[in-house]
Amino acid sequence: MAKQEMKVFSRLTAIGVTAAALFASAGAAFAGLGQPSPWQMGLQDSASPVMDDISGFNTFLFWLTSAIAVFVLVLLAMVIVRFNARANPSPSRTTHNTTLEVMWTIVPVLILAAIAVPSFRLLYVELDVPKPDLTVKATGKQWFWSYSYPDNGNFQFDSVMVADKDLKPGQPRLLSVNNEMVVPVNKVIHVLVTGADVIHSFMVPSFGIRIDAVPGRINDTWFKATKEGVFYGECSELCGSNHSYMPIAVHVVSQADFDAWLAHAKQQFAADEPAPPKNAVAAAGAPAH
Ligand SMILES: [Cu+2]
Repeated sequence: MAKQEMKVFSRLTAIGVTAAALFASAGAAFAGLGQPSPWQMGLQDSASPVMDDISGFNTFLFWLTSAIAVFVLVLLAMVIVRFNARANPSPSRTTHNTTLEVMWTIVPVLILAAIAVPSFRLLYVELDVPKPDLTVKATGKQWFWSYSYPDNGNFQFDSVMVADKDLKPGQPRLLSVNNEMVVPVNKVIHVLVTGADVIHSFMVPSFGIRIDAVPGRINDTWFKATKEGVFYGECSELCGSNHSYMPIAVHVVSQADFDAWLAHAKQQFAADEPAPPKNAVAAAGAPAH
């Protein structure tokens, strides 16, 4: 390599290493807990054992695919530099190489097996609901969510997005709701999910859950929130014109706070018939149709 080329090459390497380091740290720095954040690079921070596993699997796949991409890039560079017509005027006529062919068959199989094993394990963890401490039923409607606590009395409440003009300081836009789903921390929450009109989807990224809300059918998922706070999600199945205005907000509190909330909620929402909300669309501040 000429001196000039060498200089450019080392500078490019330096830029690449810096960029990679920035990316690696940015993923952690910019990820939000319970909600997305500006310039977020990776997944939202985890607040459940399932999401810990998903994040770990994601990181594993990221480095595995990066290594494969770098390996292919190096091979391509070798072909370009060492085997071009000028550098290698009389090419080899080799057509078969048993060792090489066995290798390029077996190595990809091993790589796929290394991906499949943790992948299936993760699927099992997500789908196998442990013995629940609390069951919450979430019903997707055009365009808000209703929650009930089937084992804790006969009450139900609607969770409608807060309009921009009504946002209080600290409430994220398009994610905040009037009535949050409240659950205790460090407890297994069994979530029953259904739809009242069309198909919606219940998703909370920090818990690593996402399940379709299908009319006439109960789907279920589970999470164990390991941190207190408010965790946001959104409907994740295109369900109509105000699909983007039916966020999910889960408030994770201590068991004592949950008991207090439950006692209060039973009274507050007892009288509420699960009637269609008065003007849910207008209340949500979404464009009317
Ligand atoms: Cu939707």
